[in-house]
Amino acid sequence: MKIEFPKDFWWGAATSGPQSEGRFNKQHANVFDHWYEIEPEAFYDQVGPDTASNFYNSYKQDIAMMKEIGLNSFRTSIQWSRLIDDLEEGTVNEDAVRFYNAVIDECLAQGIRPVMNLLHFDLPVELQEKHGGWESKHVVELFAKFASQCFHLFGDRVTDWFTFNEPLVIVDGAYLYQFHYPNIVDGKKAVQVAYNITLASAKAIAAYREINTNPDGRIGIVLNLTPSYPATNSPEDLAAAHFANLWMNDLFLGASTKGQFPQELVSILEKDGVLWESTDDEMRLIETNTIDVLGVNFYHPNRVKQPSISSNSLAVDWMPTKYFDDYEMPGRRMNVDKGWEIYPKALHDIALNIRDNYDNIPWFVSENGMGVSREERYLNEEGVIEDDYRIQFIQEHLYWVAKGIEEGSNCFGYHLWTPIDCWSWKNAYRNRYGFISNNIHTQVKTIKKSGHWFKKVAEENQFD
Ligand code: BGP
Repeated sequence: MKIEFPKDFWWGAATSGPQSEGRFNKQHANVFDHWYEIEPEAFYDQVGPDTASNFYNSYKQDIAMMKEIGLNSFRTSIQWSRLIDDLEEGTVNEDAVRFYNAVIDECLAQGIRPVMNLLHFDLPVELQEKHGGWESKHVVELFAKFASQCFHLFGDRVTDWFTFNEPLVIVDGAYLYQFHYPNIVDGKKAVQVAYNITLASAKAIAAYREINTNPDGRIGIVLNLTPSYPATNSPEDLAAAHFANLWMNDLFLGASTKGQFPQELVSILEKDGVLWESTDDEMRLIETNTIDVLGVNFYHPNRVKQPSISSNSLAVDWMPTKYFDDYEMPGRRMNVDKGWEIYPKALHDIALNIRDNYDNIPWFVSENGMGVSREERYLNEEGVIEDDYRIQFIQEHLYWVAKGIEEGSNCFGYHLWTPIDCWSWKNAYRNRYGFISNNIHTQVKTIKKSGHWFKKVAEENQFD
């Protein structure tokens, strides 16, 4: 059976500045750089982001390899901590301007669309320590200023901008479940941070509308969408899944596409005494600065059941898990290395949800991928990693994307996480995701079987 895609489909791959560039010539530490400095043992094998995949030095060769595997789109991010010298004043660093200009120009020269994200978890640590990071409206203002600088500097050539990557992961990681610095557990602050990031995104969009003169230019946000499925059809489990979807998906989807937070969620947060502080002016700004385009990161679904009494009583002040518990569905198909369920059909559910409930806004898969450890197990005699599991993973996800498109979904592209094996937050280099492997000791990069396969798919705009 042939699976076909629309003309001009984006065949891409995604990374981020902090995970690929390395800290070479960088001015400021971000929250992860800092965390690694003070607690290296929190990171797998004690490997930090200092070298990453050396993109700062090898961007030319890396982009050439991306071309070789057929990519027509490359999503990465501009590091605030690299671009801005004086965080309060917003003065730019000339070396960083040179670097990002060179990356953008190289992509364009190779016929690859540069898709730029502004914040990929990498808040400059000074803003966390001095102002409380995303708890602070001052940081919201500084972000809008940083965004404006980017639009002025690079907006003539970059047509596709994204404000934040996965805001929910910042909220979850830094304020609820302790996997992002500063590892606070505080439900009320978490809710305020969700709001402040929404406001920061809207302010950046407002700045874009003023600055942009490129008729093809558009701006959006990248959300990690994780459809939540109930363990059973009992009213309690259905209610648990309903709340999980409100919190994990509808919160940022509603705010960014409609300028409205879901009223039902607002009422629950209000009743629980944790609703954010906002002003009428801010709410108006959010309402009038919605996105043009949506990036969807999808890795795994969420299975939930009604909360147990113990998890209720564990909730120190307020936790979203007051309303649901994780459910380990027997027999579910797992990527055991990463510990995530593989359920490609969820992408179809996402496609129809966006079509039916979010005005069928144009969207693309901005990240999807399979992290596998010790991939050298799969090296063949020619030195190529035979990652057939990744080919199968991509095929199955693309199948459901294509089906969604056939049913009217407005999806225009697919990006694998990631083009070249890169550094990953706390997991460092444990799980590899790339089309291209990277020997972290020698920085020798080699195309995997999936990269060769993808080239053909991208060229033919279809696969069998
Ligand atoms: C996403 C992030 C990426 C990337 C990916 C893989 O949530 O946007 O930055 O890291 O997950 O996850 P991990 O690196 O934890 O294996």
